[in-house]
Amino acid sequence: MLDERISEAVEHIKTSEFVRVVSHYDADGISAAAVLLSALSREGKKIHLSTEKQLKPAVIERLKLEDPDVFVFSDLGSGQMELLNELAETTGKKIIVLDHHIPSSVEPHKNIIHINPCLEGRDEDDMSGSGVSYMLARALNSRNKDLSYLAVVGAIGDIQDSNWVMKGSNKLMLDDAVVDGILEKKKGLRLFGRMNRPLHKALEYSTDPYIPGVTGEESAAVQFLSNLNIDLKREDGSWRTLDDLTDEEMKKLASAIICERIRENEASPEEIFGDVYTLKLNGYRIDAREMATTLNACGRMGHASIGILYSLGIKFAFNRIEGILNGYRKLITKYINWRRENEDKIIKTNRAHYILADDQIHENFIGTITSIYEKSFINDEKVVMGFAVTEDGEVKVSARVPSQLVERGINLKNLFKRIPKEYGYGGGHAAAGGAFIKKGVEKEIINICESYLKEVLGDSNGKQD
Ligand SMILES: [Mn+2]
Repeated sequence: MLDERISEAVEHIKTSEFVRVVSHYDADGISAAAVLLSALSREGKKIHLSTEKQLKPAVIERLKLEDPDVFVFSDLGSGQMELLNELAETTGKKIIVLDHHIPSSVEPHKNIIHINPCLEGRDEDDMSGSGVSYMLARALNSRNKDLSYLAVVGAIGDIQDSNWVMKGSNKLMLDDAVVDGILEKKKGLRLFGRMNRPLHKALEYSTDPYIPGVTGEESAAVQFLSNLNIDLKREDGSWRTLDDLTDEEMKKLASAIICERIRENEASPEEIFGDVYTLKLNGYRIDAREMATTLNACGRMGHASIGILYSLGIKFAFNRIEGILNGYRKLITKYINWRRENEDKIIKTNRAHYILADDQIHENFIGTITSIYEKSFINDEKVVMGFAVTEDGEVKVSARVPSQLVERGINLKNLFKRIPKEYGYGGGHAAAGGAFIKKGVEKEIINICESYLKEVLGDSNGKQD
Protein backbone atom coordinates (compact mmCIF):
# COMPACT_ATOMS: atom_id res chain seq x y z
CA MET A 1 0.00 0.00 0.00
CA LEU A 2 2.84 2.34 0.90
CA ASP A 3 4.56 1.59 -2.43
CA GLU A 4 1.37 2.33 -4.37
CA ARG A 5 0.95 5.66 -2.65
CA ILE A 6 4.59 6.53 -3.26
CA SER A 7 4.17 5.81 -7.00
CA GLU A 8 1.07 7.99 -7.02
CA ALA A 9 3.00 10.79 -5.28
CA VAL A 10 5.88 10.45 -7.76
CA GLU A 11 3.43 10.86 -10.66
CA HIS A 12 2.06 14.05 -9.16
CA ILE A 13 5.48 15.51 -8.58
CA LYS A 14 6.61 14.65 -12.10
CA THR A 15 3.67 16.53 -13.60
CA SER A 16 4.03 19.54 -11.26
CA GLU A 17 6.23 22.54 -11.94
CA PHE A 18 5.98 24.34 -8.63
CA VAL A 19 6.24 22.35 -5.37
CA ARG A 20 5.52 23.89 -1.97
CA VAL A 21 7.29 22.03 0.86
CA VAL A 22 6.45 22.49 4.54
CA SER A 23 8.62 20.60 7.02
CA HIS A 24 9.01 20.30 10.78
CA TYR A 25 11.71 22.51 12.36
CA ASP A 26 13.56 19.83 14.34
CA ALA A 27 16.60 17.79 13.22
CA ASP A 28 14.43 15.17 11.51
CA GLY A 29 12.29 17.79 9.76
CA ILE A 30 15.36 19.68 8.58
CA SER A 31 16.90 16.46 7.23
CA ALA A 32 13.61 15.69 5.45
CA ALA A 33 13.58 19.20 3.97
CA ALA A 34 17.16 18.69 2.73
CA VAL A 35 16.18 15.40 1.06
CA LEU A 36 13.22 17.04 -0.70
CA LEU A 37 15.11 20.21 -1.68
CA SER A 38 17.85 18.15 -3.24
CA ALA A 39 15.61 15.61 -4.99
CA LEU A 40 13.18 18.23 -6.33
CA SER A 41 15.88 20.56 -7.61
CA ARG A 42 17.49 17.63 -9.44
CA GLU A 43 14.14 17.28 -11.25
CA GLY A 44 14.28 20.95 -12.18
CA LYS A 45 11.27 21.90 -10.05
CA LYS A 46 10.50 25.36 -8.76
CA ILE A 47 10.53 24.98 -4.96
CA HIS A 48 9.27 27.05 -2.05
CA LEU A 49 10.25 25.54 1.28
CA SER A 50 9.63 26.58 4.87
CA THR A 51 9.78 24.97 8.31
CA GLU A 52 7.20 25.14 11.09
CA LYS A 53 7.21 24.39 14.81
CA GLN A 54 3.83 22.74 14.39
CA LEU A 55 0.95 22.80 11.93
CA LYS A 56 -1.45 25.30 13.42
CA PRO A 57 -4.58 26.85 11.90
CA ALA A 58 -2.64 30.11 11.31
CA VAL A 59 -0.11 28.25 9.14
CA ILE A 60 -2.89 26.71 7.06
CA GLU A 61 -4.53 30.13 6.61
CA ARG A 62 -1.28 31.45 5.11
CA LEU A 63 -0.85 28.44 2.85
CA LYS A 64 -4.38 28.89 1.49
CA LEU A 65 -3.20 32.15 -0.12
CA GLU A 66 -0.45 30.40 -2.09
CA ASP A 67 -0.72 28.86 -5.54
CA PRO A 68 1.69 25.93 -6.01
CA ASP A 69 0.91 22.88 -8.14
CA VAL A 70 1.31 20.54 -5.19
CA PHE A 71 1.88 20.82 -1.41
CA VAL A 72 4.30 18.44 0.32
CA PHE A 73 4.34 18.14 4.12
CA SER A 74 7.25 16.31 5.74
CA ASP A 75 7.71 15.08 9.32
CA LEU A 76 4.34 16.60 10.21
CA GLY A 77 0.75 16.47 8.98
CA SER A 78 -0.48 12.97 9.90
CA GLY A 79 -1.77 14.21 13.23
CA GLN A 80 -3.40 17.33 11.73
CA MET A 81 -5.50 15.75 8.99
CA GLU A 82 -8.47 17.96 9.79
CA LEU A 83 -6.44 21.07 8.94
CA LEU A 84 -4.97 19.50 5.81
CA ASN A 85 -8.44 18.45 4.65
CA GLU A 86 -9.47 22.08 4.94
CA LEU A 87 -6.46 23.14 2.85
CA ALA A 88 -7.25 20.49 0.22
CA GLU A 89 -10.92 21.48 0.09
CA THR A 90 -10.29 25.24 -0.12
CA THR A 91 -7.46 25.20 -2.66
CA GLY A 92 -8.41 22.10 -4.69
CA LYS A 93 -4.68 21.19 -4.74
CA LYS A 94 -3.02 17.84 -4.31
CA ILE A 95 -1.30 17.35 -0.97
CA ILE A 96 1.42 14.77 -0.25
CA VAL A 97 2.02 13.94 3.42
CA LEU A 98 5.36 12.26 4.30
CA ASP A 99 5.17 11.54 8.01
CA HIS A 100 5.85 8.91 10.66
CA HIS A 101 3.88 10.27 13.64
CA ILE A 102 0.77 8.39 14.72
CA PRO A 103 -2.05 9.53 12.39
CA SER A 104 -5.24 11.13 13.69
CA SER A 105 -8.44 9.17 13.17
CA VAL A 106 -9.71 11.72 10.63
CA GLU A 107 -10.13 10.30 7.10
CA PRO A 108 -7.95 12.23 4.58
CA HIS A 109 -9.53 14.28 1.76
CA LYS A 110 -9.51 12.59 -1.68
CA ASN A 111 -6.77 14.99 -2.85
CA ILE A 112 -4.40 13.94 -0.07
CA ILE A 113 -1.81 11.20 -0.60
CA HIS A 114 -1.02 10.07 2.92
CA ILE A 115 2.32 8.25 3.20
CA ASN A 116 3.08 7.00 6.70
CA PRO A 117 4.50 3.59 7.79
CA CYS A 118 2.09 3.59 10.78
CA LEU A 119 -0.75 3.03 8.28
CA GLU A 120 0.84 -0.37 7.58
CA GLY A 121 0.87 -1.15 11.28
CA ARG A 122 4.50 -0.22 11.74
CA ASP A 123 5.78 1.59 14.78
CA GLU A 124 6.41 5.35 14.59
CA ASP A 125 10.04 4.63 15.50
CA ASP A 126 10.50 2.27 12.55
CA MET A 127 11.31 5.20 10.30
CA SER A 128 11.82 8.95 10.60
CA GLY A 129 10.18 11.77 8.64
CA SER A 130 13.38 12.10 6.65
CA GLY A 131 13.27 8.33 6.05
CA VAL A 132 9.79 8.59 4.53
CA SER A 133 10.95 11.57 2.45
CA TYR A 134 13.95 9.55 1.32
CA MET A 135 11.67 6.70 0.16
CA LEU A 136 9.86 9.17 -2.07
CA ALA A 137 13.14 10.66 -3.33
CA ARG A 138 14.50 7.24 -4.21
CA ALA A 139 11.31 6.35 -6.08
CA LEU A 140 11.57 9.65 -7.95
CA ASN A 141 15.08 8.89 -9.18
CA SER A 142 17.48 6.13 -8.21
CA ARG A 143 20.40 8.55 -8.12
CA ASN A 144 18.84 10.03 -4.96
CA LYS A 145 20.30 7.04 -3.13
CA ASP A 146 23.12 9.38 -2.19
CA LEU A 147 20.65 11.21 0.11
CA SER A 148 20.21 8.13 2.33
CA TYR A 149 22.62 9.53 4.95
CA LEU A 150 20.04 12.23 5.69
CA ALA A 151 17.53 9.52 6.70
CA VAL A 152 20.14 8.28 9.19
CA VAL A 153 20.70 11.79 10.58
CA GLY A 154 16.92 12.29 10.91
CA ALA A 155 16.49 8.97 12.71
CA ILE A 156 19.26 9.92 15.16
CA GLY A 157 17.61 13.32 15.65
CA ASP A 158 14.37 11.56 16.65
CA ILE A 159 16.31 9.17 18.95
CA GLN A 160 15.20 6.08 17.03
CA ASP A 161 18.52 4.27 17.59
CA SER A 162 18.29 3.33 21.25
CA ASN A 163 21.71 2.24 22.52
CA TRP A 164 23.19 3.58 19.29
CA VAL A 165 22.11 0.72 17.04
CA MET A 166 19.73 1.18 14.05
CA LYS A 167 16.79 -1.18 13.71
CA GLY A 168 13.85 -1.80 11.36
CA SER A 169 13.62 0.27 8.20
CA ASN A 170 16.25 2.67 9.52
CA LYS A 171 18.75 -0.16 9.26
CA LEU A 172 17.98 -0.55 5.52
CA MET A 173 18.55 3.16 4.87
CA LEU A 174 21.76 3.02 6.86
CA ASP A 175 22.90 0.16 4.61
CA ASP A 176 22.12 2.32 1.54
CA ALA A 177 24.32 5.08 2.95
CA VAL A 178 27.19 2.69 3.70
CA VAL A 179 27.01 1.14 0.21
CA ASP A 180 26.93 4.62 -1.29
CA GLY A 181 30.19 5.36 0.49
CA ILE A 182 29.07 8.68 1.96
CA LEU A 183 28.72 7.17 5.44
CA GLU A 184 31.28 5.09 7.27
CA LYS A 185 30.05 2.90 10.13
CA LYS A 186 32.14 1.47 12.93
CA LYS A 187 31.88 0.37 16.57
CA GLY A 188 32.84 2.99 19.07
CA LEU A 189 32.40 4.34 22.57
CA ARG A 190 28.94 5.73 23.21
CA LEU A 191 30.15 9.25 24.06
CA PHE A 192 28.62 12.44 22.65
CA GLY A 193 30.82 14.95 20.87
CA ARG A 194 33.18 12.52 19.14
CA MET A 195 34.70 15.16 16.85
CA ASN A 196 33.93 18.47 18.55
CA ARG A 197 33.97 18.07 22.32
CA PRO A 198 37.25 17.96 24.31
CA LEU A 199 37.75 14.35 25.41
CA HIS A 200 37.70 15.07 29.15
CA LYS A 201 34.42 16.99 28.67
CA ALA A 202 32.91 14.07 26.76
CA LEU A 203 33.71 11.84 29.75
CA GLU A 204 32.43 14.39 32.28
CA TYR A 205 29.07 14.71 30.47
CA SER A 206 28.58 10.97 29.89
CA THR A 207 25.46 9.82 31.77
CA ASP A 208 24.69 6.77 29.58
CA PRO A 209 27.08 5.02 29.97
CA TYR A 210 27.57 6.30 33.49
CA ILE A 211 31.25 6.39 34.53
CA PRO A 212 31.48 6.16 38.33
CA GLY A 213 33.70 8.85 39.82
CA VAL A 214 34.06 10.61 36.46
CA THR A 215 30.56 11.53 35.26
CA GLY A 216 29.75 15.04 36.40
CA GLU A 217 33.28 15.81 37.64
CA GLU A 218 35.62 17.65 35.30
CA SER A 219 38.81 17.38 37.36
CA ALA A 220 38.22 13.65 37.91
CA ALA A 221 37.81 13.22 34.15
CA VAL A 222 41.15 14.98 33.57
CA GLN A 223 42.82 12.79 36.22
CA PHE A 224 41.28 9.64 34.76
CA LEU A 225 42.88 10.37 31.36
CA SER A 226 46.24 11.35 32.89
CA ASN A 227 46.36 8.05 34.80
CA LEU A 228 45.98 6.28 31.46
CA ASN A 229 48.76 8.38 29.92
CA ILE A 230 46.34 9.79 27.35
CA ASP A 231 47.32 13.30 26.31
CA LEU A 232 44.56 15.88 26.66
CA LYS A 233 45.97 18.27 24.08
CA ARG A 234 47.20 18.12 20.52
CA GLU A 235 50.64 19.42 19.57
CA ASP A 236 49.16 22.80 18.65
CA GLY A 237 47.67 23.12 22.15
CA SER A 238 44.05 22.53 21.15
CA TRP A 239 41.93 19.92 22.95
CA ARG A 240 41.94 16.36 21.66
CA THR A 241 38.62 14.65 20.99
CA LEU A 242 37.56 11.01 21.03
CA ASP A 243 38.09 10.95 17.27
CA ASP A 244 41.80 11.81 17.74
CA LEU A 245 42.60 8.72 19.83
CA THR A 246 44.78 5.96 18.39
CA ASP A 247 43.34 2.44 18.41
CA GLU A 248 45.58 1.59 21.33
CA GLU A 249 44.47 4.61 23.36
CA MET A 250 40.85 3.79 22.57
CA LYS A 251 41.27 0.24 23.91
CA LYS A 252 42.95 1.54 27.08
CA LEU A 253 40.15 4.04 27.66
CA ALA A 254 37.37 1.51 27.04
CA SER A 255 38.89 -1.07 29.43
CA ALA A 256 39.39 1.57 32.11
CA ILE A 257 35.74 2.67 31.85
CA ILE A 258 34.54 -0.94 32.06
CA CYS A 259 36.78 -1.53 35.11
CA GLU A 260 35.31 1.47 36.94
CA ARG A 261 31.81 0.26 36.12
CA ILE A 262 32.58 -3.26 37.41
CA ARG A 263 34.11 -1.83 40.56
CA GLU A 264 30.95 0.15 41.30
CA ASN A 265 28.64 -2.77 40.46
CA GLU A 266 26.96 -1.03 37.53
CA ALA A 267 24.48 -3.24 35.68
CA SER A 268 26.02 -4.55 32.40
CA PRO A 269 29.35 -2.73 32.85
CA GLU A 270 30.60 -3.68 29.37
CA GLU A 271 27.68 -2.03 27.57
CA ILE A 272 29.50 1.13 26.58
CA PHE A 273 29.76 0.61 22.81
CA GLY A 274 27.52 1.50 19.90
CA ASP A 275 27.65 2.25 16.18
CA VAL A 276 29.26 5.57 15.22
CA TYR A 277 28.88 7.13 11.81
CA THR A 278 31.26 9.39 9.92
CA LEU A 279 29.87 11.39 7.00
CA LYS A 280 32.15 12.40 4.16
CA LEU A 281 30.54 15.41 2.57
CA ASN A 282 32.25 17.76 0.10
CA GLY A 283 35.61 17.17 1.73
CA TYR A 284 34.23 17.63 5.27
CA ARG A 285 34.25 14.84 7.87
CA ILE A 286 31.24 15.08 10.17
CA ASP A 287 29.94 12.78 12.89
CA ALA A 288 26.30 11.99 12.02
CA ARG A 289 25.24 12.31 15.65
CA GLU A 290 26.85 15.74 15.93
CA MET A 291 25.16 16.75 12.68
CA ALA A 292 21.78 15.89 14.21
CA THR A 293 22.61 18.00 17.28
CA THR A 294 23.67 20.90 15.07
CA LEU A 295 20.48 20.72 12.99
CA ASN A 296 18.42 20.72 16.16
CA ALA A 297 20.23 23.87 17.33
CA CYS A 298 19.71 25.55 13.93
CA GLY A 299 15.96 24.90 14.05
CA ARG A 300 15.52 26.16 17.58
CA MET A 301 17.62 29.26 16.91
CA GLY A 302 15.40 30.16 13.92
CA HIS A 303 18.03 29.20 11.31
CA ALA A 304 16.51 26.03 9.84
CA SER A 305 17.52 27.16 6.35
CA ILE A 306 21.21 27.26 7.32
CA GLY A 307 20.74 23.79 8.81
CA ILE A 308 19.32 22.47 5.54
CA LEU A 309 22.27 23.80 3.52
CA TYR A 310 24.77 22.57 6.14
CA SER A 311 23.31 19.06 6.02
CA LEU A 312 23.84 19.08 2.25
CA GLY A 313 27.51 19.99 2.69
CA ILE A 314 27.29 23.52 1.28
CA LYS A 315 30.31 25.57 2.27
CA PHE A 316 28.56 28.87 2.88
CA ALA A 317 26.47 27.24 5.63
CA PHE A 318 29.55 25.77 7.34
CA ASN A 319 30.84 29.30 7.90
CA ARG A 320 27.64 30.19 9.75
CA ILE A 321 27.32 27.09 11.94
CA GLU A 322 29.86 28.03 14.63
CA GLY A 323 28.05 31.30 15.34
CA ILE A 324 24.65 29.58 15.60
CA LEU A 325 26.03 26.90 17.94
CA ASN A 326 27.66 29.54 20.15
CA GLY A 327 24.38 31.43 20.43
CA TYR A 328 22.56 28.19 21.17
CA ARG A 329 25.00 27.21 23.96
CA LYS A 330 24.79 30.69 25.49
CA LEU A 331 21.00 30.53 25.62
CA ILE A 332 21.04 27.04 27.16
CA THR A 333 23.50 28.24 29.84
CA LYS A 334 21.32 31.28 30.53
CA TYR A 335 18.22 29.12 30.95
CA ILE A 336 20.01 26.55 33.14
CA ASN A 337 21.18 29.38 35.38
CA TRP A 338 17.66 30.80 35.53
CA ARG A 339 16.36 27.38 36.60
CA ARG A 340 19.02 27.12 39.32
CA GLU A 341 18.42 30.62 40.64
CA ASN A 342 14.64 30.30 40.71
CA GLU A 343 13.95 27.33 42.94
CA ASP A 344 10.71 29.03 43.98
CA LYS A 345 9.41 28.53 40.42
CA ILE A 346 9.76 24.76 40.77
CA ILE A 347 6.97 22.75 42.38
CA LYS A 348 8.45 19.61 43.92
CA THR A 349 6.46 16.51 44.87
CA ASN A 350 7.62 12.99 45.78
CA ARG A 351 7.54 11.83 42.19
CA ALA A 352 7.92 14.90 40.01
CA HIS A 353 9.34 18.39 39.62
CA TYR A 354 7.40 21.05 37.72
CA ILE A 355 9.26 24.06 36.27
CA LEU A 356 6.94 27.06 35.91
CA ALA A 357 9.09 29.08 33.51
CA ASP A 358 6.34 31.45 32.30
CA ASP A 359 8.08 33.69 29.71
CA GLN A 360 11.58 33.24 31.19
CA ILE A 361 12.41 30.25 28.98
CA HIS A 362 11.56 30.42 25.26
CA GLU A 363 9.11 27.75 24.11
CA ASN A 364 11.73 26.37 21.66
CA PHE A 365 13.97 25.56 24.63
CA ILE A 366 11.63 24.34 27.35
CA GLY A 367 11.99 20.73 26.12
CA THR A 368 15.78 20.89 26.18
CA ILE A 369 15.89 22.45 29.65
CA THR A 370 13.39 19.90 30.97
CA SER A 371 15.58 17.14 29.54
CA ILE A 372 18.78 18.47 31.10
CA TYR A 373 17.07 18.84 34.49
CA GLU A 374 15.67 15.30 34.34
CA LYS A 375 19.18 13.92 33.66
CA SER A 376 20.54 15.77 36.72
CA PHE A 377 18.79 13.32 39.07
CA ILE A 378 21.29 10.48 39.17
CA ASN A 379 19.79 8.16 41.78
CA ASP A 380 16.47 9.70 42.77
CA GLU A 381 14.49 9.46 39.54
CA LYS A 382 11.89 12.15 38.92
CA VAL A 383 9.44 12.97 36.20
CA VAL A 384 10.16 16.52 35.08
CA MET A 385 7.60 18.79 33.47
CA GLY A 386 8.30 22.30 32.17
CA PHE A 387 5.77 25.03 31.35
CA ALA A 388 6.58 28.00 29.08
CA VAL A 389 4.36 30.65 27.52
CA THR A 390 4.30 30.58 23.70
CA GLU A 391 4.25 33.38 21.14
CA ASP A 392 0.50 32.78 20.77
CA GLY A 393 -0.12 33.17 24.48
CA GLU A 394 -0.73 29.46 25.05
CA VAL A 395 1.44 27.38 27.38
CA LYS A 396 3.78 24.75 26.03
CA VAL A 397 4.26 21.76 28.33
CA SER A 398 7.30 19.49 27.95
CA ALA A 399 7.80 16.36 29.99
CA ARG A 400 10.54 13.77 30.43
CA VAL A 401 10.52 10.44 32.26
CA PRO A 402 13.69 8.56 33.33
CA SER A 403 13.99 5.04 31.91
CA GLN A 404 13.58 3.46 35.37
CA LEU A 405 10.09 4.93 35.63
CA VAL A 406 9.22 4.02 32.04
CA GLU A 407 10.06 0.43 33.03
CA ARG A 408 7.62 0.76 35.90
CA GLY A 409 4.85 1.70 33.51
CA ILE A 410 4.91 5.48 33.21
CA ASN A 411 4.00 6.54 29.67
CA LEU A 412 3.58 10.21 28.78
CA LYS A 413 1.32 9.35 25.87
CA ASN A 414 -1.17 7.89 28.35
CA LEU A 415 -0.73 10.80 30.72
CA PHE A 416 -1.37 13.48 28.09
CA LYS A 417 -4.47 11.62 26.86
CA ARG A 418 -6.04 12.56 30.18
CA ILE A 419 -5.91 16.28 29.44
CA PRO A 420 -9.51 17.43 28.89
CA LYS A 421 -10.08 18.96 25.42
CA GLU A 422 -11.05 22.32 26.90
CA TYR A 423 -7.60 22.62 28.50
CA GLY A 424 -5.57 21.65 25.43
CA TYR A 425 -4.02 18.65 23.75
CA GLY A 426 -0.80 16.70 23.92
CA GLY A 427 1.03 13.57 22.90
CA GLY A 428 4.42 11.99 22.47
CA HIS A 429 6.24 8.86 23.49
CA ALA A 430 6.69 7.02 26.79
CA ALA A 431 9.78 8.96 27.90
CA ALA A 432 9.30 12.31 26.16
CA GLY A 433 6.16 14.21 25.34
CA GLY A 434 4.59 17.59 25.09
CA ALA A 435 1.31 19.44 25.17
CA PHE A 436 -0.18 22.83 24.48
CA ILE A 437 -2.61 24.08 27.08
CA LYS A 438 -4.41 27.34 27.68
CA LYS A 439 -2.92 29.74 30.19
CA GLY A 440 -4.16 29.37 33.75
CA VAL A 441 -4.75 25.59 33.87
CA GLU A 442 -1.18 24.65 34.83
CA LYS A 443 -2.26 23.59 38.34
CA GLU A 444 -4.95 21.32 36.89
CA ILE A 445 -2.37 19.66 34.61
CA ILE A 446 -0.10 19.11 37.62
CA ASN A 447 -2.98 17.49 39.51
CA ILE A 448 -3.74 15.22 36.55
CA CYS A 449 -0.06 14.22 36.44
CA GLU A 450 0.15 13.58 40.19
CA SER A 451 -2.88 11.31 40.25
CA TYR A 452 -1.59 9.44 37.18
CA LEU A 453 1.82 8.87 38.83
CA LYS A 454 0.15 7.72 42.02
CA GLU A 455 -2.05 5.28 40.09
CA VAL A 456 0.84 3.72 38.17
CA LEU A 457 3.58 3.80 40.80
CA GLY A 458 1.47 3.22 43.88
CA ASP A 459 2.02 5.13 47.09
CA SER A 460 5.79 4.69 47.31
CA ASN A 461 7.93 7.73 46.65
CA GLY A 462 9.15 6.37 43.34
CA LYS A 463 11.89 4.14 44.71
CA GLN A 464 11.42 0.41 44.96
CA ASP A 465 13.72 -0.30 47.88
MN1 LIG B 1 10.32 13.09 13.11
